[in-house]
Amino acid sequence: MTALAPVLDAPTAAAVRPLCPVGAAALEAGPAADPKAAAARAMPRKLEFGLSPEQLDAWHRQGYLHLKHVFDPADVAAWHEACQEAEGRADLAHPDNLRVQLSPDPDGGAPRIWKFDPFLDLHTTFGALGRDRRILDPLASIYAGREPRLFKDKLICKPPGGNGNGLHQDYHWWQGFPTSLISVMVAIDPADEENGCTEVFPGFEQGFMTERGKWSELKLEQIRASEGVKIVTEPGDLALFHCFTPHRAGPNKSSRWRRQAFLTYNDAADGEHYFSHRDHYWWYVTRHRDAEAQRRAFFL
Ligand SMILES: O=C(O)CCC(=O)C(=O)O
Repeated sequence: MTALAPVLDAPTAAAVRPLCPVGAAALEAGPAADPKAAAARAMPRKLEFGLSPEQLDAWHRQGYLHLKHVFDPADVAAWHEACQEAEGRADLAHPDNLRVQLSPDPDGGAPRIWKFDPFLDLHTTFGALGRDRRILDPLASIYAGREPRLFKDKLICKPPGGNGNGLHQDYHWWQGFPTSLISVMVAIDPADEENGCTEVFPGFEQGFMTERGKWSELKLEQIRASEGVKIVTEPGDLALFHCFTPHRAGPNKSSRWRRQAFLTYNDAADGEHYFSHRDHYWWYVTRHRDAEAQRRAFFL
């Protein structure tokens, strides 16, 4: 495979320029600050699984929502089957495969895949998940009736002993893309403090808190740390959080796996960015490789 070039250049002012006026306004103030603009763009329609006014209000106050028991046990069983199939794909589990990240097997076997990015194309069950109205309708409610457009899909299978994630805003990785990005976390396994659940912090109204073009974690002093909410989930729950919502996840100190899918969408009014994001991601994950290692990289 030939060397991968960045779609966005190394972070510069130009690289973080918002792609649309909606994003530009939100980048300064955060989406919660401009509900009138959202209302002006409203295109109401009937959404079978849309959010209630109370849920929408909570979204605008908090920058996250925990929706419980959205999917059925039968859905969860199908996800587990698909996960088992994907995790068992020895052909994918290669350090040069850009789709996956590997970690040592807690049971001493061959390295295991802990992250698939992307994953929806690996199984029809996963593909259907990305198009499920129980995910799309809550987002369409937030987008004032407009459709969400898939931006990124990843599956994190955090093994016992697996690392956590430091405190960050996702927009940190996505500078230059629309600021309407919202991630939907789909709980596949139970998640709690012991196995490293996701923790979110209100405060997305502050907008993007990192100096433009910089790549750094947030400091606790930058957020209202005491208001952190650990999202303890049952399989079939969803958690939505905005790309400005600070969040982190603890290490997995339990003997249980913690599988969660993260599906990220943008407002369709902001266009289509799935493949430009993927190119950017590939540049990001290979940027420290030497030329030889760049040539070895492949996508399967
Ligand atoms: O694994 C988690 O709970 C959080 C993952 C995360 O923060 C991220 O991928 O941006």
